[in-house]
Amino acid sequence: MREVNITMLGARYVGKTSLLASMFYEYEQNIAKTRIQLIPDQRTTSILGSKLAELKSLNEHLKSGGVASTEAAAGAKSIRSFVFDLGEKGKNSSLRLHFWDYPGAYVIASENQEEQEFVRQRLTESVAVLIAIDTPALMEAKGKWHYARNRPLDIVAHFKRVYSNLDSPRLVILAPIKCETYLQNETSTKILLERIETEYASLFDFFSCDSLRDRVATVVTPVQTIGTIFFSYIDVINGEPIPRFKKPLPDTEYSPKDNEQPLKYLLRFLLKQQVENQWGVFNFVRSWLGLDKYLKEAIREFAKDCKTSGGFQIIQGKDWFNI
Ligand SMILES: Nc1nc2c(ncn2[C@@H]2O[C@H](COP(=O)(O)OP(=O)(O)OP(=O)(O)O)[C@@H](O)[C@H]2O)c(=O)[nH]1
Ligand SMILES: [Mg+2]
Repeated sequence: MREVNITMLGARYVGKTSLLASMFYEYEQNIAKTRIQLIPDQRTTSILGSKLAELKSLNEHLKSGGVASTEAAAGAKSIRSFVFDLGEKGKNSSLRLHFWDYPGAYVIASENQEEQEFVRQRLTESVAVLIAIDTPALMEAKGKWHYARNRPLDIVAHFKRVYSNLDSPRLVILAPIKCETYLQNETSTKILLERIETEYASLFDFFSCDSLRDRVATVVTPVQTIGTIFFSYIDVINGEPIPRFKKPLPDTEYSPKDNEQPLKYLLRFLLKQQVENQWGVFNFVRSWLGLDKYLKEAIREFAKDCKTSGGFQIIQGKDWFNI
């Protein structure tokens, strides 16, 4: 089976694994409306299932003082890959989506050469990169915690090392998470997007240079991994910012929103490449989609409603989504 690699990027504890878990939870919820299926392997189901349980319990057991985020259990060295097989419903799968999920400590600020090289390899091979952003750190206290928490400079440095002489198009998705608070109205949504544009300006500048402009598509997709709990304040314990959350309506059920959007953007991007005939190292995807007309149509249908408002924005490369 053909395989597409996707790398999760983001500092320690920003919510990469939660993002993956809720992305597939929401996809499953909507599956009845689609003609495609995504089948996780057993390990993926088990690990992401536990993560989902953790997110749901955050919704249910939020104490009045707010939730203290607990340290992620993953050890710094435990790289995990999550595998989903994609195909037409009720038929054999045709494409494997392989998400590489690193503990943030491994990707960011590691001084170990071997670790850095491993991440470099994954980034080189990945058709898409999902950057998880801890939104309270970006937005609160005039962004005081943003650099320490989200490590944007390390992220730019990773891309600069890998994105030179690209011979195939790439998709970079910035996904602000824990962002419920900032999507409540048009003004706050606009401020969120402006903060991203300001704080990731050097990344966007790099992607818009002459040699990358036509090869890199960049989008912002805010995902609400829980949907019901809202930022309250930042507690500082031993110099570490600990975001606290509140739940304004105690009985509301866990209701993640827009988590399937990154997946829609990804599939739309792959489909467009097939249409445009632009390939390079990902040449195999063309033959995959070329062969399977029905699946292609099913993907087109699934991916047709990529959001472009309410905090969603294509920063660069609109044409890559024009299917
Ligand atoms: N309040 C709130 N907490 C969240 C949300 N998403 C994730 N969390 C919590 O944030 C913490 C970190 O999430 P993870 O998904 O483990 O973060 P990670 O980036 O994978 O962390 P590492 O693997 O250690 O790099 C967990 O305690 C989650 O329960 C959210 O939308 N809202
Ligand atoms: Mg993780």
